[in-house]
Amino acid sequence: MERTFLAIKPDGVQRKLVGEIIRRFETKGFTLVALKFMNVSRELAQAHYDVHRERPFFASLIDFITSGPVVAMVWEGDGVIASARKLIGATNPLNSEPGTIRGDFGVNTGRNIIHGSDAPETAKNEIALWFKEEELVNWAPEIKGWLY
Ligand code: RTP
Ligand code: MG
Repeated sequence: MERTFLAIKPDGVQRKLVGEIIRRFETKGFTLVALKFMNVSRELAQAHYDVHRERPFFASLIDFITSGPVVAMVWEGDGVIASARKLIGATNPLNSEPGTIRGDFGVNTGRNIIHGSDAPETAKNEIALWFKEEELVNWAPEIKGWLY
């Protein structure tokens, strides 16, 4: 079953959007595999956003993501990587559709509430970066077939 890594960024936590965001993935039908509330070290932040290391916004991105606690999660389900990106919405909240998390709650690219892995390879790498194998909980909801 496909898995993705999601993180509610410091702005999402400060704005008390944790419950609202988790509810959206639960009611969509995805299954929670791992969750932790944590401060992010600069080392972890830099590894996570390594692909953006040469970009002009890299330093402010690292400052922001380490500025307060985040909710790190792994979610599972058919097509969860692309579907989560759809539920999250476009990077710049001014371009994200109403109904998406960023479209409903954000106005600023640098404060866009939540991260979601963008492809199978990055999902695999990000899950391994943020979680130990034993922190991933293997379970299945009782009702199968129409909910994951
Ligand atoms: P994320 O990785 O955080 O889920 O966001 P994303 O895939 O939608 O966007 P990405 O291109 O990976 O960018 C990572 C984060 O860097 C900040 N950013 N600032 N032009 C800018 O000022 C700019 N572009 C990107 C955003 O906070 C974005 O979420
Ligand atoms: Mg990204």
